[in-house]
Amino acid sequence: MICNVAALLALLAPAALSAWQSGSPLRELAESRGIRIGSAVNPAALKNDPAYAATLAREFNQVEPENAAKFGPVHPQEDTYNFEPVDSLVAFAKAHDMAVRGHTLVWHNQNPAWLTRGGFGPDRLAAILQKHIQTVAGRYAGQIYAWDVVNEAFEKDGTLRKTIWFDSPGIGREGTAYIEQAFRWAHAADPKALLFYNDYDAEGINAKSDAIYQMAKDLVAREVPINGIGLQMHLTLKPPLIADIEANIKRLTGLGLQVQYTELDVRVPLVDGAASEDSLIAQARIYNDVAAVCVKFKLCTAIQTWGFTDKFSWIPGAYRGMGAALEFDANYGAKGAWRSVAAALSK
Ligand code: 9MR
Repeated sequence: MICNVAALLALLAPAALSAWQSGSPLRELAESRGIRIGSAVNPAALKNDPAYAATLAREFNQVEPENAAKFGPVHPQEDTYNFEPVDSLVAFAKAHDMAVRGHTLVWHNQNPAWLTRGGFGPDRLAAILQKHIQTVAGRYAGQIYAWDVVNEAFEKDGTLRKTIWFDSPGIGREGTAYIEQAFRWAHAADPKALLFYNDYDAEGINAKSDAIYQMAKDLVAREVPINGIGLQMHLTLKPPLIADIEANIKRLTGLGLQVQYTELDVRVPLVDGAASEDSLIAQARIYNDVAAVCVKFKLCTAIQTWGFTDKFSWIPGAYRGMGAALEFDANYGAKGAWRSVAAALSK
């Protein structure tokens, strides 16, 4: 542990050092920079684990339901909505002066069986989606300040992913027009909400991020109501080149759009269930590098992680032998990753 701290000290400039040594919560540092620092939230942990709720409230000024606002969880039957988990998160956020991001209105995953097995044709699907967006975004107007309207619509090669909403059978719009339609419906449901397109593996410069940029440019040029691009940032110890992340944020913000990191985590290999000291140091450096890039841009307006404690993270369930991806360990101790984000926010 001492070794770990010493290695991290070597990474940090003196000004940054004094900020995190003072132990200021991330949200204080973020507030003084005018940026949001967020986390995805697991409502069960929020209810049942007091240390989870206390750490979340102390450190973050933004929350996002990890699963509860997705189509399946929030709209399990055609005529039934389950708003309670999102409502309770909105109430928690209000009590602790936090902003709420919404995730997500249009996605190919976590859709309910009544929808995916309903055999609906394009016209019916369009009506279902419009009503869903109107009902969910409309309900939280004034409470959820930003929505991931469409999530993960592109493939790695930059083509559109085949989904129920696009072409299988789709809502009856060609190409990215289905995405545009969703943004228009979301804007009608809540004209004040900031509307984002959100995706993964599109942080640097590659075929997917090029396609997203081209779509964003076209939507902005035609005054479609889009306000930003979410970069998920599910990273490993081999992240994209920081210069490429910076170039991508530069071109996106150059369109006048906001950029937000929406799902940041940095997974590391576990040996006998634990991360090595070296991997946690490498992880801390990556957290510092990516956070520092965001704070360079006025229009990079949020740094949000996908959870905050290694006690609850999607990583071990999705990637065997990987984990320890977040800023706090499973006992809510701040890791090097936390000090790194604090340092980047303090510069
Ligand atoms: O973290 C979420 C996990 O609990 C769900 O089982 C999973 C289902 O696909 O979705 C996870 O969240 C995803 C997010 O909604 C979109 N980007 C990728 C995230 C990790 O898979």
